[in-house]
Amino acid sequence: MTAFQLTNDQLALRERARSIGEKSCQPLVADGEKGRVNRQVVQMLGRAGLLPKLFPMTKGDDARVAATDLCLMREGLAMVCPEAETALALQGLGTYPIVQSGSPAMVAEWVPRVAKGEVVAAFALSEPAAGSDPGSLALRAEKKGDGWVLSGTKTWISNAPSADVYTLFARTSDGDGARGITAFIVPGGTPGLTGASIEMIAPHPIGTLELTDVALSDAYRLGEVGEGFKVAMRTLDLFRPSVGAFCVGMAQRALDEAVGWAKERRAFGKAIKDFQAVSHALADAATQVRAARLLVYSAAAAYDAGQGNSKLAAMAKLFATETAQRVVDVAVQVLGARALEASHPLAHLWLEVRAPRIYEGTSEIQREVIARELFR
Ligand code: COS
Repeated sequence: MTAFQLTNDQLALRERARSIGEKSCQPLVADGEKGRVNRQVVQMLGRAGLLPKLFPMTKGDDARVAATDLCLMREGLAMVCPEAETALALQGLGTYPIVQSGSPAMVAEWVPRVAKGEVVAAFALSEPAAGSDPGSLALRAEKKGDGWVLSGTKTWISNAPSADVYTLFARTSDGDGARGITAFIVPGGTPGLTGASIEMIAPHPIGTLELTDVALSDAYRLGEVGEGFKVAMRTLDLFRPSVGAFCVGMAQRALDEAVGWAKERRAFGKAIKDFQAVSHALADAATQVRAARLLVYSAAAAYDAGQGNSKLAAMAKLFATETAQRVVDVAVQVLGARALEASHPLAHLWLEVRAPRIYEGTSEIQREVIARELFR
């Protein structure tokens, strides 16, 4: 990829994801239970080759998750099937801490099965009193003999409580803030691990986790003691631009719907595209979508070239998520009441587009990351 243009191979991957989302995933989503993990979709993403593309099978420098491929797949799926998009992303988010910091045995045990869609992964960081400030998280892991005992609560964990494997962040020392956190692997079904689903405005598999004296051997520790916060932050540095790609896909779909309608719909004796109030609003929206896409793919390309950083990731997420909210709103305004009929794709996007401005770091946290870098 040059600074300004995706290659034909990259465009083909995005189109392949779009087509798999439309032809193979949409029917499975329609048949599935809303707001719950859809294992058929996850398996389809494995069989169709999208999840395997996401995961290197071995650990090491040449086994990085390719940020650009992640973004291409997320953008393509987002245009047609946000539920499948989210399922792909969550397999990545939940598993990347293992790819990044796990032992070779952990990688061999989990990553191939996640890549086939056989097991469902989740990333468990947030707590009722620690969302934007995960350095203050309270779920405890106490050293007991050779192992650990974990107790506490996680909430707003995507794929909880049904995931097969959680990468989970726990406090292993007091008074150290972000430096007192350690990452663990917690398999679903471990004694003492329970949870419940939370119903959101856009149906999404998400819930709480309750850990009551969950005993784990030291083999389930992910990375060094006290290094868990960095495991989480490195994961977010990879995934934040790709949240932007999800939003670019949704914004593009909304724009396409609005442009199509503006050509067709007539009012006051002419197509509504011939009113500048409509055409200029869509011209602005198209410009913003392009700007968001460029920021997203430049952050991803920098990551893949080993030149990525938290600021680029934050800028991409901030701009793309905020842009998508505006563009979906413009599209709804152009289509009018029909866009708010519950079965309309724009009504679906309207509900889906709100959460990315909050999860994986709110827009305010992204500004904080950018500002810290500016004034460092
Ligand atoms: N990569 C690697 N290490 C990082 C890092 C990154 N991107 N960001 C911070 N660190 C390291 C710091 O270098 C520091 O290390 P030392 O202890 O060796 O000095 C340590 O982590 C603590 O960093 P810092 O003091 O900057 O942490 P803060 O508590 O101030 O938090 C922000 C920084 C705000 C950026 C962080 O809390 C954040 O991203 N919050 C949002 C969390 C979020 O996305 N929540 C949603 C849940 S996931 S859906």
